[in-house]
Amino acid sequence: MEQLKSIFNGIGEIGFQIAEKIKTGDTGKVEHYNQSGDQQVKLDLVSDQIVEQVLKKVEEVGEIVSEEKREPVRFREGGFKIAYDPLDGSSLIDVNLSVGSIFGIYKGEYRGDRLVGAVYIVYGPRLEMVTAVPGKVLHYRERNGKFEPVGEIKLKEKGKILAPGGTQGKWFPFHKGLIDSLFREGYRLRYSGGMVPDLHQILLKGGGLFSYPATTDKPAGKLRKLFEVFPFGFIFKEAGGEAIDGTTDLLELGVKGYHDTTPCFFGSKYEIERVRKTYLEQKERIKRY
Ligand code: AFP
Repeated sequence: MEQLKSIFNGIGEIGFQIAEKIKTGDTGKVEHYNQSGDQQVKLDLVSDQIVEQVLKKVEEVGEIVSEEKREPVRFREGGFKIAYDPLDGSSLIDVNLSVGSIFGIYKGEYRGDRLVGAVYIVYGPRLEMVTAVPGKVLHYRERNGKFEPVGEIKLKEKGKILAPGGTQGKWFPFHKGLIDSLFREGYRLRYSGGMVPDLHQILLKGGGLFSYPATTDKPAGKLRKLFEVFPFGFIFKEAGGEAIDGTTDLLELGVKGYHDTTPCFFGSKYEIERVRKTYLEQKERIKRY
């Protein structure tokens, strides 16, 4: 969509500025906690300011809402609404692991079925960006201060890697059974604790399964719908994969508050079908009690 071009360019500029801050900024924590209760690091706040300063200048953006802000910030009437996580995985900064920024571009309302585009940036050994519009997911890599196209991302029917999130001691037994059975089929463990690099790896390797399930201590999961889950759900579906909460398409989920969380599974079709089968069987079992 031509209209999104200026937003994608603005997000690219955000990527360059945040990458610079990660290299040179203070990785320390601050005595602040965001709406989800995560303790913030200085770079969370610096990154959030960079996003606001850049997007405020993009005519097509009417409003933004951030994982690091309590409420939306309105710039102008009309325009697209952007929900974003300015620095996801910030607890990995002090150990020099890859982190990322995630953006969902919504038309009208902050709902999964109102997404018209999504973007993420990976701050890793290389600076990379992935943009998604209906039917097209494109991968870019920074070279000489510009993002250059690498190619289109398409998922195969089935992959080889698993990124099983959440505290394993708090998994429901049926979830543990599913993960163990996939490992017995020969899947390889690939989990860094950073949602962006973990999902980027599955997308670039052509498939697999990322899971952050309901757990006994977090029955509504940990990852946030507007800022993290819906954008990646959009990206995986447009890349030929699927994204569910165990039984329902993530983009069909309702939203009660800006900082809602949900259990989430992203992957290629074979793995998501295995998740859906396990969770539907479980639902039947629970209904019978
Ligand atoms: P931080 O932003 O606090 O580092 O959390 C990262 C994250 O939101 C997401 O990027 C990871 O997939 C998930 O949390 C990891 O959570 P666990 O540490 O519970 O596995």
